[in-house]
Amino acid sequence: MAEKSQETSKYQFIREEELEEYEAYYKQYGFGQFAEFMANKIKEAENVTVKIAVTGMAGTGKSVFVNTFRGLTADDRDATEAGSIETTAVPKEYQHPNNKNITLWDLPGVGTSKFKKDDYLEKVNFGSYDFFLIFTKSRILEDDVWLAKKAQLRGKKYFIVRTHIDVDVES
Ligand SMILES: Nc1nc2c(ncn2[C@@H]2O[C@H](COP(=O)(O)OP(=O)(O)OP(=O)(O)O)[C@@H](O)[C@H]2O)c(=O)[nH]1
Ligand SMILES: [Mg+2]
Repeated sequence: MAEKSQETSKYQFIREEELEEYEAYYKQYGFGQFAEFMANKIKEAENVTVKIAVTGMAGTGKSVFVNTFRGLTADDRDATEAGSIETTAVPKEYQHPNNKNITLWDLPGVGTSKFKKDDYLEKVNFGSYDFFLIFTKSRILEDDVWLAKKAQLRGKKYFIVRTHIDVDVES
């Protein structure tokens, strides 16, 4: 049964278990009460917070992405620092521009002398995020796979985001 709760239905974003709950409610109480029940569910969902970690190796463009996502450039007062040398030193939280419940966390890059794999997860509080964007440039390397596996181990989803495409195209 525990396994079943992780299963997603054909709708992807609703778990099988939830669908069964909705179906049972509808059958028991009919459409009128079901509509109210669903309206409450939607209200609850509006208060759910989502923490998105922007992670990956150093210099892959994590901070630039966070700024761009927020409609800022590195020169803006409110922007996160980005640059050609190791830049982000502590995880920093930024609110999604259109949804206060979604926060992007600009993390330091993994695999540098300051952020070795040994204690990276602990230092960036890896277990506290709900979803991961793993930034990579040019090639998917060992550390990218390592991060993806660590997310997976915690039952979290991730996207791998490839940057510096312009450089590759130019080359
Ligand atoms: N050409 C090119 N440059 C990029 C791209 N994305 C980021 N950069 C540049 O790459 C450098 C590093 O970008 P950052 O956003 O600071 O990288 P980071 O991953 O946050 O780096 P750390 O915080 O040190 O881990 C900067 O000089 C950016 O301008 C891209 O898609 N193409
Ligand atoms: Mg950075």
